[in-house]
Amino acid sequence: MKILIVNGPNINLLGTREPEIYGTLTLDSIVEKLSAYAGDIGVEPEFFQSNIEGEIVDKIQWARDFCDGIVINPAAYTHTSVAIRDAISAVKLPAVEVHISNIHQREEFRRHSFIAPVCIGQIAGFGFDSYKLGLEAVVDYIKSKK
Ligand code: CA2
Repeated sequence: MKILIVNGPNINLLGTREPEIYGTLTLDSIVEKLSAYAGDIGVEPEFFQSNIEGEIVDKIQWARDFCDGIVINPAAYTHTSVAIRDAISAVKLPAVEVHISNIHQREEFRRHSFIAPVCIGQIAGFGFDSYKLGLEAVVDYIKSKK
């Protein structure tokens, strides 16, 4: 089983600022730890990070032919992007939205997600474990449909 794991804008800067919100997590550590976990559960991960909305749309479209599901932290695009929402909806792959921080506990504008309605679920507030739980959830969902 192959799962696309997408990280949106500024996730590449994690670990450099705002440790009170995002901890000491870096993009490299997310990739390293999630690769190990994916290996443990027999999943092949495809990692992708971009600061560019259209590149994220292109990668989601690519996944239609090459992946079984998607785990996505759309970062700030969560709160703005109809294009990413439409791409997830169009490819018809099960997707889980994940966030490092609890977006519902922060500024009002972060509470709304354009992406969540086209996902099977949303996981927020568990740091790195949000990715791990998101991967586990999408894999279980795919298995349950087979
Ligand atoms: O909690 C999350 O995972 C977020 O998706 C992170 C986004 C934020 O815009 C979402 O509302 C919630 C931000 C990603 C990285 O932002 C940084 C900000 C300062 C320094 C480094 C990274």
